[in-house]
Amino acid sequence: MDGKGTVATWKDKHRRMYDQATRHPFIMSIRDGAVDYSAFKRWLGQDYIFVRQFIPFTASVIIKSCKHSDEESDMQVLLSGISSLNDEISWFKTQAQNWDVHLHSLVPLQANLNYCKYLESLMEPEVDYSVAITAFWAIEAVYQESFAQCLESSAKTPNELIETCQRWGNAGFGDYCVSLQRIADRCLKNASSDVLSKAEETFISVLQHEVNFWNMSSG
Ligand code: HMH
Repeated sequence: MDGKGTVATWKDKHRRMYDQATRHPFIMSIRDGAVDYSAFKRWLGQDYIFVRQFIPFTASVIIKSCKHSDEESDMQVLLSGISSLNDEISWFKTQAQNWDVHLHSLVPLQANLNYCKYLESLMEPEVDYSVAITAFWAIEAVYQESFAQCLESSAKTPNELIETCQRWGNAGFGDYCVSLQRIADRCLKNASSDVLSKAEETFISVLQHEVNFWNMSSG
């Protein structure tokens, strides 16, 4: 074995899909300044719906963490994630106003419905903590890596989208993703082969849902 954790091994093994999720044409169009604003607005509204569903999912991971992990530090990391979601919901509301997106009349599109339903399935008590935390990490990491690229010095991200990219692309959010990855790696190290293969499948499913979500946004 090299010193790599399981998560990094899976990222390499499924590199093609990981890149599809993190370098999607929609994100690249923000990065190169050619973004279609109607697609951006569609993404904004749909992501607000998604994040509202993501909150109960994060709560379910906290419950699993209490039951199945004696690491007190897990709680600290997870709780910091939940508390920033509070701020995130307010942020979506302000952005929606600025972009003239009407949140109250939004209809979730199919890829969003599918993703939210998948999140619900991961909230079941039977789902292992290792599996749920792997999903949690993957969901956050895809956004972090995607938006961080839009902030690189060579990026031509339009000024009015910088704040959005900073929301997930900032260094603090990057550290948070590393903390989630460490928790996932620690759990997976002690997991049975059954749980391990379920967690790997979950990682792949999250990537697929993320790709579908970007596809839906770009229309
Ligand atoms: C679809 N994936 C999607 N939306 C988000 N806001 C995140 C991940 C990160 O929280």
